[in-house]
Formats: sequence, structure tokens, C-alpha cells
Amino acid sequence: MPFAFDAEPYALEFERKTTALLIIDMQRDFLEPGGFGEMLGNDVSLLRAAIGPCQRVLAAAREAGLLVMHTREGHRPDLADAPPAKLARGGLETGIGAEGPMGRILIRGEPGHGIIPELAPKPGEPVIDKSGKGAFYETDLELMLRNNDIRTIIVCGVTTEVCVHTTVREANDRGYECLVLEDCVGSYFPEFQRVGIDMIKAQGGIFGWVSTSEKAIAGLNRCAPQPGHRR
Ligand code: C5J
Repeated sequence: MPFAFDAEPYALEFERKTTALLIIDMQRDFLEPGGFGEMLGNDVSLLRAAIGPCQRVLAAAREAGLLVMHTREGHRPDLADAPPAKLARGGLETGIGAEGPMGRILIRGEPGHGIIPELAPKPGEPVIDKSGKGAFYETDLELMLRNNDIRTIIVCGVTTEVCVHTTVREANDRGYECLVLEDCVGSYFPEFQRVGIDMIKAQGGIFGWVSTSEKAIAGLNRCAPQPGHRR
């Protein structure tokens, strides 16, 4: 039975069984004081504001029995999957692969690459390691979405204008309906946050829909199976 999320530019109809929650790159190196993001001079509190709302949406999605997936941006320790152009970008002295404040920067298995403990994946929740900004590029995300008959993706994570936007655009081109929760995504740049959100819902929802954690949770609570009912 279809339910609807209160969203902009208009309500988004969804079904519980064909909806997934995707939490993008909530990694220690991007969000924690002392990590790579802060080392580059960014104010991590702008990203950390999304943690509480993400926790509440994650709890509601788990309660409703949604497929929950997490992504991490990072590379193989030998950097064989890191394009030279990405490694060179910015001319950083301490860039990808270098020893940083939380281990080697954006390298799989290093402490800074891990998902923040507040949003730790539960056993059984797929964690998708990606080397690019988009979660569809060179990953098995699309296969898992297809195998689970997913059509609607609730999107949370960081950063709004980089990995969230790239993933939403990739998903949109593949025919998925994305609901981006504006208080569950974050940018180091307030103007990019505002414009990034506006771009998604402009022109009748050119890339998808925008809502808030509160409205998404209300929608998830409406669709959650009643106690005693089989999921
Ligand atoms: C960035 C990301 N900003 N997860 N990564 O480089 O958005």
C-alpha cells in the first residue's frame, strides 16, 4: 500500500518494501575534530549538526524494516584504485594516502575511514566502499538495490554538494526516486548547503525531493508494520 512523505516540491508516494535508507560517507575523517576535514581548515560542526537527525531517521528506518545501507569514500592501501588526477588535486602536502591525524587519509581500514560510532552500521546492513564521489560508480550498490526491488531512496550524509549530490544525480539517471533530508546532510560551506538543496527540488524536482528528518520519520512511522504483524 502506498504511503507519502511530506516533501518539496510535492509529496512523494512510497512503499515500505521498495524504499531504502542510504547514509553517505559519515566517516570520522570528514566529521570528527582532529580529522582530515578539520586539518584542511573546515568547520566540522557544520557537518556534525546532521548526526542527531541522521540517528533519529536511522532508528525509524530500522524500526520500519527498511533496507539500510551505508557508504564510505576511500581507497585500497596500495592506491591502485585512486586516479592520479584525484591524488594530485589540490596539491596537498598531506593528501589521500598520506599519514594523517587518524591514520592514512581515506584509506580503507584506517581509523579515519571508519563510520562515526553514532551511526555505526548494524550487522547485516550493507556497507559500500567507493573510490569515487558517486555511490554507483564502480560499486555493487545498483545490483543490491535491484535485488531488493528498491525504487525510492532516502538520502542522508556528507557532503551535500559533493558525494550526496553526485549520488543523487546518478540515482536519478537510473530511475530511482531520491528523498534528500536537508537536516541530515551537511556541507562545510553554508551557501553550498543551501544551493545544493535548492538544486535538487528545483524545476519540479529535477533531481528528486527534499524533506526533513521530522517529516521523514512521520512517514516511516505511518508505514511501520504494527506489532504482531509479519514484515
Ligand atoms: C568529499 C564527500 N567531500 N563524501 N567527499 O570529498 O563528499
